[in-house]
Amino acid sequence: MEKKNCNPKETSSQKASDKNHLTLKNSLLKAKKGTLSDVKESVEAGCKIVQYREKCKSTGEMIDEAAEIKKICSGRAIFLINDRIDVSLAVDADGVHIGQDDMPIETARKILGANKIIGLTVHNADEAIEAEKSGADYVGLGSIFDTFTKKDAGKGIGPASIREVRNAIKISVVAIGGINKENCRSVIENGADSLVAISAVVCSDDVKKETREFIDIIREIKGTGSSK
Ligand code: TZP
Ligand code: MG
Repeated sequence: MEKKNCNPKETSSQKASDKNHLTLKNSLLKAKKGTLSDVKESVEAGCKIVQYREKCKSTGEMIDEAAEIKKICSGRAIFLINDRIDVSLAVDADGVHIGQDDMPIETARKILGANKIIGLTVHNADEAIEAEKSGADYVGLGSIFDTFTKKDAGKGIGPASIREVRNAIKISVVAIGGINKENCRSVIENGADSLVAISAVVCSDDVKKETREFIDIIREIKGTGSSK
């Protein structure tokens, strides 16, 4: 099947820089055993939230894959869909994660209802305060460190920014971007309720072990015991 062009309006210079980015990203971001295996291993290791983030597949393919992931998460992990409220509705996921330029939170809430989880990406305390006022259930704050996984993530805002956001709002703060086992201490110590680690987990040789090790570090810092 022909590869779908995710952005038909892109210019040729955008295409060239996207190609460089993708080449670099693909060399770094390789899910070694595939998405479903990675989700299964992470959830078995104790991961409590899974977000389906897919930018290129057709809606039908996304729904099929999301339905499989939902089965793996069922009763064990919260399952959120990135960007796509329609896909979230189609598979009856637990909610969505949306960005600053997506549908307003209030509109997403009208569509999804009070019981679904809605998270919003924020980059600073002002956006976090707005997100909370609009009815977001949590904020995804990032990018904390530099990352190759998201092309437009910008420079890392640093772990100290987590403290500012944590102090400004009551809803959960989920830190994202360039987080690995070496720097995740600073993320939790600065007040993140939880963290996202994409490349650190899916590019590892053993997704289950890597997830467990993250969880153990987080629990040790929060004083909530080990995953074993
Ligand atoms: N939003 C901000 S950074 C990022 C997203 C989706 C990617 C994080 O990926 P990684 O591999 O954990 O740096
Ligand atoms: Mg988005």
